[in-house]
Amino acid sequence: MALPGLALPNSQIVLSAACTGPHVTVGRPSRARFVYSLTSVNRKLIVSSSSINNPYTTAGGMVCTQQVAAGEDEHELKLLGTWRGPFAMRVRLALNFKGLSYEYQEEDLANKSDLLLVSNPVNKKVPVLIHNGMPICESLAILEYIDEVYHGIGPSLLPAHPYQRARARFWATYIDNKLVAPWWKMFVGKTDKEKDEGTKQTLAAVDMLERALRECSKGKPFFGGDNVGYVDVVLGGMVARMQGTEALCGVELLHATKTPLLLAWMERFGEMEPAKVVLPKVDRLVEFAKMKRAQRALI
Ligand SMILES: N[C@@H](CCC(=O)N[C@@H](CS)C(=O)NCC(=O)O)C(=O)O
Repeated sequence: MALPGLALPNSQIVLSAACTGPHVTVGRPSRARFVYSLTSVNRKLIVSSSSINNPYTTAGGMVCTQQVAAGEDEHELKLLGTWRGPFAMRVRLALNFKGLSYEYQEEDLANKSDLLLVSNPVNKKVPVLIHNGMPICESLAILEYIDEVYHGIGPSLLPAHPYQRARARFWATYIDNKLVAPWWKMFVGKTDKEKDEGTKQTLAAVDMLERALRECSKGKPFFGGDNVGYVDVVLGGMVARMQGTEALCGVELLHATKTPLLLAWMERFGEMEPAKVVLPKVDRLVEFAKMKRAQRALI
């Protein structure tokens, strides 16, 4: 099929098409006809479908976007991140647990790459996942994108039931607001008061997450049950920080009697191969974090 200015010789989905403004109706030999919207991003053709029966849409019929471009690998994934950040780490964990290959680009946040600035012009933060040229920002949005686009490839991150999905999203947001943010305050708070507040909030979050794990796992090894799921990878991004907390902040975060489930979860998670290969070594993280904190204190 030829579209104005674009040829799609290797397309899997296009057999015949009739262009009508921004839409194109596409037929497959063995499937019904679908209506796709066409957009061009970075001079590449994006085909979006809203058909419920389409293999590129989720069971609920939500729109997902697949890119089809001439001669290109349809699963080209590139991740911009840092080795130590919990947000990029959760994306790497998700990609690894789903068994997806990707190119990783380490960013220097003091000297951000043009690719990062162009891909995330609003926040200029990592992680950014670039899927066939399409940038996706915000780690939780990226996780959901991966889960939707690669539905059926590797284990699902989010549970199938809408109620369980909503709960998983709730705990993911909780981790961001009540654990990741206060942990940072505990670590680099400007005053002792600020550090103490951060410590109290972090410890309260850990207690709450112990309860959440008990409820969500129902005696199974992970928040996701038998398998690592959305909440597991979100919290997984914090594993190295949690393990380094005592050395960095003088606070015992997880405790064999107070938070036995979380402690066991952390050890179990850290020993799994998809996690092991990306989680930073605690000593390296501690050394780096101490050095950064010392530099901040001098500014
Ligand atoms: N809410 C964002 C947070 C991302 C974030 O804070 N990234 C940090 C690194 S851990 C960053 O890129 N900081 C650079 C900056 O603030 O300039 C997400 O979940 O992706």
